[in-house]
Amino acid sequence: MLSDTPEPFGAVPSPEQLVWQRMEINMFCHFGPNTFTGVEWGSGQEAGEVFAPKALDCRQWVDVAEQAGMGGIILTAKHHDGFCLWPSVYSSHTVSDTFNVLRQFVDACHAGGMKAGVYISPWDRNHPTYGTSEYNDVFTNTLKEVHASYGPFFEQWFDGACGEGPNGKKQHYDWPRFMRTVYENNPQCVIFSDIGPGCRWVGNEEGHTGDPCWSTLNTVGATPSDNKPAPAALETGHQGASAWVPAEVDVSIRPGWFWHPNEHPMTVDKLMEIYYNSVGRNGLLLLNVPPDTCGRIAAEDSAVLVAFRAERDRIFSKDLAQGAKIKATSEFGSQYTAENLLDTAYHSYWASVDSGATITIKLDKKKTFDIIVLQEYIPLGQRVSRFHVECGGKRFDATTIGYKRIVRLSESVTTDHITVIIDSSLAPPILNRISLHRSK
Ligand code: FUL
Repeated sequence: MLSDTPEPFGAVPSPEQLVWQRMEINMFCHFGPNTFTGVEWGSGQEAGEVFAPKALDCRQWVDVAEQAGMGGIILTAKHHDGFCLWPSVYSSHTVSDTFNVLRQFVDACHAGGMKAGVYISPWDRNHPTYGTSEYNDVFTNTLKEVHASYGPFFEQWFDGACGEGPNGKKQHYDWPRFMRTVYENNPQCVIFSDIGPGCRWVGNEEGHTGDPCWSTLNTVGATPSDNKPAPAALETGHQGASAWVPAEVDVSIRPGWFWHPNEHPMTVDKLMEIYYNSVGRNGLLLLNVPPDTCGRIAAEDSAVLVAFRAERDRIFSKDLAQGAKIKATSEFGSQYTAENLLDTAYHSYWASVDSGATITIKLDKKKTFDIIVLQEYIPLGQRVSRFHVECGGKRFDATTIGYKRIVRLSESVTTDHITVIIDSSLAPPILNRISLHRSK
């Protein structure tokens, strides 16, 4: 006997993970002594005075992120050199009391309606206790200090790097305690690490998820840094695994993570490629845009971000499937018909009773398109493992859908008839959106 509403299948996102996934693109800001010394990994021995932004303007970062269509910014409040961008009582390697960058950042985000996130590196090449159990106390206190005094943060970023400290020793991180401390001070925070629990590293820094890409991951017995799944497994996730740990694709707009005078941002075409391979393949894109020595995002970076936004708007603001007639071979009931796939209400979805199903779209007239976007209704789990699209006498195969799948056709098609065939699915498929677009 069927219940009145479709049941969830397997692991599902928490409300915070769903909000996070729907943000789609966020900004990463690597900023600290390295911005001034030209290196990517500071030694921790730099004089604090090297960090001297000439005209710090966190509101400008927020404006740029806003114009680029991003909803959140994550700041490296402490990178591996240990330098704290706030006057921490747990370190002597910090900004001065009167120059609190983290405070300015959080205030600018609040004023601009932007969500603030924080990167606090466990690896610390400056702290004298690093490499001893005492450092786990120091780091726990540091987390408490940041989250209690500057939060709430939408995301805590835990970098997996674990190298030597000033005394040549490596640290055994107390990950359960670190995670607990964040949640105690900020229960809504999505925690990034190699294995989550909020979201996972995607296994590369090149700007793509795997194919397939599951938001589920087998984390049993795994720990961040030294005992994580292989990068290839982080790229694809694990089909049907018991934890919901979606992929976050962190990549820099420039060759380095930090701003360097002789480096430049990538092109809009490259950013679009990254967008298709991250957001378009069930990932969240965390795009690093590093502030310069003034403490501002460089004009060339903001120009390319504005153009990136304009290109996405050009392609995706017009949905050619609007006005179409749509049918599916299997429907859960009158509330969950295929027509729900064409509206933009997130929580209105089509649910099938059968594991395989075919959706037929009849457009109001012949149209030319080269992009099909599909979304599974992930609050009820990720289900589809293989599907294909038939249109204009051609067939296009793909694997997972997840939160969003952007299928780019190898050539434009002109037709008024499209079928989407779900070939295999872990449970009856549930999708909330299908749309058609023209990029060329
Ligand atoms: C890596 C770090 O070592 C890099 O410096 C950078 O912060 C990147 C996002 O993560 O693991």
